[in-house]
Amino acid sequence: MLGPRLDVPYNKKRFLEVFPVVVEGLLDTLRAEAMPDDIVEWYRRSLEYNLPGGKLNRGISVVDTAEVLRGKLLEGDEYQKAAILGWSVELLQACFLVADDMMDASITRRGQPVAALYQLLKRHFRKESYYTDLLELFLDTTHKTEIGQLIDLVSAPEDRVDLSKFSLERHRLTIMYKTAYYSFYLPVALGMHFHGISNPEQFALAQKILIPLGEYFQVQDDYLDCFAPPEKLGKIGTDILDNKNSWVVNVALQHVTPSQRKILDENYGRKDSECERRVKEVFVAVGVEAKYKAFEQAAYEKIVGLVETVPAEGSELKREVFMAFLRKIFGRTM
Ligand code: DMA
Ligand code: MG
Ligand code: MG
Ligand code: MG
Repeated sequence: MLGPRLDVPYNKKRFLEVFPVVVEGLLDTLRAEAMPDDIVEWYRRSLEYNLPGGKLNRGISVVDTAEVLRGKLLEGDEYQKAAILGWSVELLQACFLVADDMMDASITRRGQPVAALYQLLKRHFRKESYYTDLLELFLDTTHKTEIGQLIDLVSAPEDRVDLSKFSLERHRLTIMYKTAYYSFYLPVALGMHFHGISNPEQFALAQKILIPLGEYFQVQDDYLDCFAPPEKLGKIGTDILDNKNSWVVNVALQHVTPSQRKILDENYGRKDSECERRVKEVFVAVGVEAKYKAFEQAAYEKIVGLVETVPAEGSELKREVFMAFLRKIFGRTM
């Protein structure tokens, strides 16, 4: 069923076609406040520069969720409205990324801040019965993400490297808050509201699956930060230089010899590319890549197991909502 929905370029193309509606709506809000033309123009350029450049997985997943739940492709105004909800996640994402790159002293990325999403929601959803649910969801999710970023930063002091403070438990807490809620639970929960689901048990069930899925995604992000070619990844990794409690360093710490441990103690978290190179050498020597492959396989199986807790028939939620998301990220290299 739903053949064309899985065609990613098609999904991305029609999602991008709604972008001008988003922009025009937001510019109208400014014009209605009699903003000078150069300000309106700046705002347009900022939206056009910051929003359409990424993978758009989060935004498109709102539409995917609504379509799977509906059991057919959305069309016309209905499609547009679901896509606008998707674009509001992309607005939030753009905003997080700009702040994140400052926190992490990253060199490249597509961004400057945009926080227009509440205007967008007001414009297109104010009359819906679930409008306050949407607002609450965005506010709670933003709070969770900021708390996650706080844990991430506090765990990575710039002036004091102490690898004994790292742990996979702390890592799990960090990534659940900084990534899983906003990247995975939020898009699906939005699609569920859009479809008219209101039973809290259904949202709890979705969360039970999507948080582990989001954790899996952030482990991939940590791994790729260290090992993916920057041209492909679209960003230059900073985790080693930044003294981050990343999945990679935690796994390496479990397998190092005393002399390798010494190399990590002396080189991790230093703002120096030679130190970074020595750290990566140890990561390779302890076989992080094989551990990562095994992790990916185990995560996949665990998530499929969780998806199977959704009844195959007769439930408001559908397994395909989660499988569609899982397929998008399994084995990703960018
Ligand atoms: C991402 O963490 C979390 C948020 C809230 C953007 P990160 O710093 O590992 O992301 P990236 O690798 O994309 O900079
Ligand atoms: Mg970060
Ligand atoms: Mg970062
Ligand atoms: Mg990262």
